[in-house]
Amino acid sequence: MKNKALKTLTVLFTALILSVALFGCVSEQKQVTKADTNTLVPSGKLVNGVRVIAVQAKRFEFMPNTIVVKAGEKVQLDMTSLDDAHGISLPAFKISQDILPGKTSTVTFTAGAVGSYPFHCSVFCGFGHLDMKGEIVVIAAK
Ligand SMILES: [Cu+2]
Repeated sequence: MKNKALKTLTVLFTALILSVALFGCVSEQKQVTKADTNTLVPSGKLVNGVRVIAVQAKRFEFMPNTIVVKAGEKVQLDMTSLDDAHGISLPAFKISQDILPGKTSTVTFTAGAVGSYPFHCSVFCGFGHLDMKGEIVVIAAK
């Protein structure tokens, strides 16, 4: 009898932990609304149908740290470092690229569905490294 109660409690507890973990992941993804599509201006400029955006990395920020693109667009990030070695990790688009001083590092991807996709610095660059992050905001193509 005691054993059964313990089992039930364990199952309930596990379900609680799982739902918290699951909800945490889902809520991390910010919603991009129709209003965002109407107000946000795409970053960079179109060159031969590719949205080309210059991104600068320095301790401890990306500039810009909010990059706006349209759904379905081909995107090219031309990235430079203003100080030391940094990197960009953009998991949603399977991108991981070092950004080293003195050269331009380029990555390309196709912006998928409307949404907000976080990126962060992938090379430890000192105190504040964990705060070095940003997001790709994909708005509707209209
Ligand atoms: Cu870093």
